[in-house]
Amino acid sequence: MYNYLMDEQTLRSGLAELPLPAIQYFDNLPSTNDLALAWADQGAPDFSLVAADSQSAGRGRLNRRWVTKGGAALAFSLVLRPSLRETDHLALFSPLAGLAVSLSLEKLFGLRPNIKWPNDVLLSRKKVAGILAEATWAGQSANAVILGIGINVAPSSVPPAHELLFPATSVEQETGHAVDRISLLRSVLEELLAWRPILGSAEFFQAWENRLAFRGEWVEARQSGNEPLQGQLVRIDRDGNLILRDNTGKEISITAGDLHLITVDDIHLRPVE
Ligand code: BT5
Repeated sequence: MYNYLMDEQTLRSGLAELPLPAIQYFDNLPSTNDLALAWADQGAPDFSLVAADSQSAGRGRLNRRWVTKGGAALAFSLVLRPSLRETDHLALFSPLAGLAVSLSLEKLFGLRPNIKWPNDVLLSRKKVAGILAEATWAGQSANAVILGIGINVAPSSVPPAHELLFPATSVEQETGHAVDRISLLRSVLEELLAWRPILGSAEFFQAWENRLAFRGEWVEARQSGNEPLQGQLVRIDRDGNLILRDNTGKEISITAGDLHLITVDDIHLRPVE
């Protein structure tokens, strides 16, 4: 499948109408999040954008690796300067990105994405986008949030299955046609700009919850250093925590971790207290 060109010129002209204060583009970077963190330290203004065609040391959560092959994917990071109101909702920036990617895939291609808590975007139950939000602190207050987004666009962006914790796909595999990366990037930025002012509102949670993957299914939440927790996926609460119902009917709240689908055979039965 033909993948549209991306270079500095096409990127800048494709994004010219958006209110971006500054853009840095690279054919290759270790990680757009690392560059954005350094740029934030040097005073990059709110909504500054770093984009790269490929990454040699792309990062996922918990220092896992994120693969970005040249000519095939989107990898970008925004420097956000949280307002006073937003500092109460820092944990919601990554779901905001998941929502923005989902809405773009819906509007541009009529796809039906789901958001795997907390923020992976899935198509046909496979991961198409990953998000990494990192904050830098000045004392007690967040000085900047770096919002990094990676989207698999062409089929060649999808790493081989043995490198993956969870099945993956690309936008083009799901649409069946070539996709212009810059139009997709522009749409994601537009959605971020549109939804950011209502971060944490009832409308925001509704939009997130409407797209929540695995609702009603049995999942296991794994968090390093802790016992995995199992339950039926119920909803998210107003702090962005995931609520599961365990086999005793009790609701449990999950703040962080990775979700895995489980089968009935995997369910550890706990005695009813
Ligand atoms: C994430 O981590 O999903 C966050 C990925 C964030 C990437 C963006 S790209 C722009 C910015 N710059 C960076 O350096 N990072 C951000 P996590 O949930 O921990 O998932 C990581 C796991 O996803 C890996 O351990 C692999 O199993 C899998 N993986 C790696 N590359 C993938 C890809 N291209 N597509 C699907 N899965 C992938």
